[in-house]
Amino acid sequence: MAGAEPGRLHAMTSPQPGTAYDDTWVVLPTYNEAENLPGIAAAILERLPGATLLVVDDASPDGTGVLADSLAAADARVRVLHRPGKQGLGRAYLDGFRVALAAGAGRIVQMDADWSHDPSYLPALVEPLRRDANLVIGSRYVRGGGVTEWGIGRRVISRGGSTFARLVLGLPAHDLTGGFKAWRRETLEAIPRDGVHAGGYVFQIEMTYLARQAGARVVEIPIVFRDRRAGVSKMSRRIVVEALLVVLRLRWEALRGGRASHRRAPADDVARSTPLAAPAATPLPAPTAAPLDLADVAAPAPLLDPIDAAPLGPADAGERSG
Ligand SMILES: Nc1nc2c(ncn2[C@@H]2O[C@H](COP(=O)(O)OP(=O)(O)OP(=O)(O)O)[C@@H](O)[C@H]2O)c(=O)[nH]1
Ligand SMILES: [Mg+2]
Repeated sequence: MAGAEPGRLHAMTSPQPGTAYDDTWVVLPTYNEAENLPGIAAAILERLPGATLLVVDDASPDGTGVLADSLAAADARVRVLHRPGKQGLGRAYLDGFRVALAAGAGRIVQMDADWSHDPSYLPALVEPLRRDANLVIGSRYVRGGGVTEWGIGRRVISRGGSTFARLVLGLPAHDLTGGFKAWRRETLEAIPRDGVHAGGYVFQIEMTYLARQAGARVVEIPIVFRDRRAGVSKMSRRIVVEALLVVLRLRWEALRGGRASHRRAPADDVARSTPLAAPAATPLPAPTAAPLDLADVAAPAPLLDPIDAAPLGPADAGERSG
């Protein structure tokens, strides 16, 4: 991507100053998503008033990048990062994160552009970052979450990949392959992102792993994941195999003390999930465009109720994963 610039800014519908999500950027990687982009962009901005949407397009042959430029020209909340060619989802995210961080984002959301990640979850996804979460995962594999419209093969790969990574890497989260996440700025900054693998699946696993290595408090909220609405999948067997091999390698490196400079968070430092509708125990800090400070959200976690958010039991898991 080197040298690519965020898209032009044209102020036609500037966000109201002081709206709730002024500090929030949504990074949306696209490759051939022309059919999905206009609708999903509008839905994201509707759900997160005041947020900035950064489309990261890899020179999509179907003209998604051009379309994104026209959205940016019509709406100052939309920006575009153009990369010269398809370089993988992970690279797209890392470049998008870099741009968002440089622009002062306090909360950074990552999501797919194909409607698999329902924008209506966005407020719930970013909310725990106002409290004590460092990373929030939209999770298919906690109670209340799930997958629709997927065949058994895809379910097994997804669920199996998460379970494999969870066990091998000793991670507390139940959905490690999903890409619907919200990060606190400080957490992304704490991760050594240069060596992260770019493949779609492994990127998701590795970023959560590195976040935990850096001491992040990880929260899962339930989401129901849908199959892409339009367009073509970029999933391949190679992506899955790469993920499995990298998981093993990360474990091997950990055993050998590699990448050891990062503190491992204690196991009880992780909330498995947070209920969507829990009442706030303390008033939320005032919305701010400045990066959130750890001290602003350091209150203990009365909202993180492991009962409401328990991982699926064997019966549930069987239903969903086949
Ligand atoms: N910029 C960029 N975006 C990508 C690349 N690969 C995938 N994407 C986007 O990343 C998101 C997830 O990719 P998908 O193809 O939906 O992958 P998936 O969700 O694992 O598989 P399906 O939903 O079955 O298609 C979508 O918004 C894609 O357009 C890439 O190399 N570069
Ligand atoms: Mg998808």
